[in-house]
Amino acid sequence: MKNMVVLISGRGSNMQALVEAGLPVKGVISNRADAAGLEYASGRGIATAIVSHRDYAAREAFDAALALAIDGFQPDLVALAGFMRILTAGFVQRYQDRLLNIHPSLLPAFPGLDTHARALAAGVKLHGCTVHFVTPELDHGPIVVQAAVPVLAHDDETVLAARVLAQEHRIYPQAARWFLDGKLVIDNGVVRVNGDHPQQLYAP
Ligand code: NHR
Ligand code: GAR
Repeated sequence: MKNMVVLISGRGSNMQALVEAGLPVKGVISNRADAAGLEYASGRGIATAIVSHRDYAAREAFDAALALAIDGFQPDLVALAGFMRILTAGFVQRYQDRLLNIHPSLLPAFPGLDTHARALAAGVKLHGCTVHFVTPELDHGPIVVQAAVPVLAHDDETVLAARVLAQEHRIYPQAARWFLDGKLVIDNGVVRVNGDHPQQLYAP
């Protein structure tokens, strides 16, 4: 049976969406002991682990400890879900082509943090979220699926973030399922899905 591990840092609503979609989440690992998502996972009988970045002086040492925790599960897929630590190139290479992230913007627009505030400040009329393979360059990996939402005249960060998050909860389970079903092909940095599956969604 294929299985996956999810890395979180906080609330864990994307992790919860993966679990509730029936995906085989065998472990949930957080870099923060106070991540609310850990309680949800243990309540569902899922193994949890905490690898605190504060216990390590260097990113390489943190990433090595994280890799040890992950490898205990022998996962086919590792999914970052609101995971807030930038990963070293060595870590990314170890999980190459089986490491996914959900990012709250329509990449390549707004890589990095504070995406909703930046989208509002830029005045974009479409915003959204992206599931991508993780590469050493932050938020630049091959794109699996994107969902677009409108940016409405009176939006603030909170309402816009919630509109995007609802779509994150749709596309991340879809992408993880495609991956575990062996349907994803990366061809020169471009991801295709075998079969007739749309890789975009517009949620007006
Ligand atoms: N690592 C690599 N190498 N490549 C990616 O594409 C990654 C990654 C690690 C995380 C998620 C990403 C996002 O979706 C992600 C993608 C954290 C930061 C960040 O600046 C930026 C982007 C993402 C995650 N983190 C700060 C750091 O110093 C800490 C911020 C904090 O703790 O609040 O690591 O947006
Ligand atoms: C989500 O919107 C996710 O896309 C974003 O943080 C939120 C986490 O929510 N991720 C990042 O910003 C990564 N830097 P969740 O913990 O409820 O899934």
